[in-house]
Order: sequence, then structure tokens, then C-alpha cells
Amino acid sequence: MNYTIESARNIFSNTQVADAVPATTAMFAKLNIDDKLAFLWYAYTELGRTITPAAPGKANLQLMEDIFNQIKRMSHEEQTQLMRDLATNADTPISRSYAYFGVNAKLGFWWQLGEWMKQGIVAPMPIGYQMSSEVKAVLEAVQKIDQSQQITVLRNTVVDMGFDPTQASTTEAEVINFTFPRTSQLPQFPIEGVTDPTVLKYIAAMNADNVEAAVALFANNGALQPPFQKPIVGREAITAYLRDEGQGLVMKPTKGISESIEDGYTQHKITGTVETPWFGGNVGMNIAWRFLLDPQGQIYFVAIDLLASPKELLNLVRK
Ligand code: 45D
Repeated sequence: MNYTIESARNIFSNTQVADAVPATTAMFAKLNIDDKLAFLWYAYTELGRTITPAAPGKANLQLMEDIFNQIKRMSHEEQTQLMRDLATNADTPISRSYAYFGVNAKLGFWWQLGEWMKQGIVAPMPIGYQMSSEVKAVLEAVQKIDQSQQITVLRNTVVDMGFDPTQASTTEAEVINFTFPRTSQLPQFPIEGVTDPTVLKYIAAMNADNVEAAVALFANNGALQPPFQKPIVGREAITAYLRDEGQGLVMKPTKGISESIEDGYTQHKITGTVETPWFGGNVGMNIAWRFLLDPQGQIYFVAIDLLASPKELLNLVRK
């Protein structure tokens, strides 16, 4: 049997992922620009309350000081225009800088603007704003999904903002990545049903923010597939991805299943919860890892799925 990344994506194919996330994200994408900003404001005033106040971190926000100073000097009209430019992917200097922020830096940027909107330093929502029926429909759709799916939708909207650097002529800007220092070392979480050393080392390395150790477990041409995304292939690309998005996560795998397949390959499905540094223990995301290990015990493929429901944590059927 010869595996390709494409065929590896189908291991444990009966795993039910949270399809409501791309569906709701697509609903949001169809809103007009003012409705988008209004939706985000209402969604954030609800969900933002569960954000851990220390999450963005003073040191991280310092990285964006120049841009924040510019924004503070702007009139409310200019600030509103800035937010519209970001959400319409317009080509402006700040919209270009934003495109080079890592995902967590993008979230931190908006977190700061949201705080300043509450204080009136950045243009707040207009008084007497009437919600359109389109905004109401997306808000209702978001209210029906669980919190881990809600925060994923919110995150998606922020990731998609800014001027796409692949369309820009200058590609040499510096990427701003946030770091989330750990206050304590995490314990080794035993996984009921799985003792494979590669899998255990992967979780331990990620829980210690040791990207190098995690990436060393991958085969040369190995791949990592994040939730709702295409596989990221090769050690270099996986390293860049994990430096940006894999920091500060708390992974609590609980159960799993291991199986030998052909030619010395093994497959492992593990379920459990993952906490993001933004919400800490307030939001436990239900996650599955689907590993395909090569005969040398290296990671040829691992998919990370956001599960449709907690019931899926028990779905460990060999398929
Ligand atoms: O436009 O094993 C305003 C991997 C109004 C790695 C606003 C992983 C205007 C490998 C309100 C100001 C990473 C794949 C906007 C595992 C406006 C691995 C602001 C999984 C935008 C397990 C909005 C990790 C704001 C996972 C401030 C699944 C919104 C991580 C803030 C998931 C939203 C992390 C925030 C998630 C959302 C984090 C802070 C889903 C954070 C979400």
C-alpha cells in the first residue's frame, strides 16, 4: 500500500466535524460591509466576556505600538474607514501590515480596538443603529452552535481581513507572532487506549511549546491538517505554522484507538479537549487527532478536527 497525503486524509473517515463552522462563516461572508462590522460587534460583546483578560499580553501588544498610536490620533470617521478597509481587504498601509500579523496578532489587534470602542477612544457603534434582518439571521445561526464553534467562526472572520500579501508586490515584511508564556508546566496526560510513543511525544512537545521537538516527529514529507484547512506539507511549513498558531494551547487528550495497517504503517485516533490561551479553561474545544505513522514511527499525516458535538469524543470506530 502506498499512501499519499490525499489518501491519508481519509483515515477514520466517519469522524463528524463541526460543519456548522464553514456554513456560518459563509453566511457572514455574504453580509455587506457595515453589517459585517455590526455582526462582529454584537458577537464579540457576547463572547468577548469569556476572553481571559491577560490573554493578549502587554509585551505582545507592544509589537503593534506604532499602528496603535496612528489609530489613536485618527478621527472617528478615519477609524471607521480603517475598520471597513480591513474588512474589505482594501490596499492601504495598515491593511498591508495587518496581513503580515500572525493569527493571534490579528486577534490581539481587534481585541485592543474592541476595548477602545467600549471606552470611546475608537469610533463606537453608531447610537440608534438598527440591526438589519441579515445581521439578525447570522446572529441567530451563531447562537445555535456551541461556544467552541462560535469562537472559531469569530476567529475565521478576523483571519480573512487585511490586504492579501500574495497580491502585493512587496513580500519581505516581517511577520508578527504573539507568544503566550506558560505559568506552569503541564502534566503528561495519559490516553486511554493509546501508548504509541510518537503520539505521546507530540502532545507533550505541544504542551511545552516545543515546536522543534514536535516537528522532529514528522517525516520529511509529512503533513499537518488544521481544522477546516488543507494539509500543510513539509517540516519547514509546519514549523512556521505551529510558531504562529500552535503556541500556548493546552491539549488534554483522553481516549484513543491504535491500529496496525499494511506495510508497517499504524493509524491512531485520539479525542479530547483543547484550550486556547484566549479563553483558557472557559472554552474546551472537542478535538480529534487522526495520525498516520510510517513504518519508522514518524508522522506521515495528522489531521486536527473540531468535532460536531461532545458525543463525537466517543466515536473511535476503526474505519
Ligand atoms: O471587525 O495539535 C470588533 C493546531 C468589531 C496545531 C471586532 C491545533 C469590529 C496542532 C468587536 C472590535 C493549531 C492545529 C472585529 C492542535 C470587528 C494541534 C473584534 C488546534 C473583528 C490541537 C473581534 C488548535 C474580536 C485550535 C476581538 C483548534 C474577536 C485552536 C476575538 C483554536 C476572537 C483557537 C477570539 C480558537 C477568538 C481561538 C479571541 C478558535 C479566538 C479563537
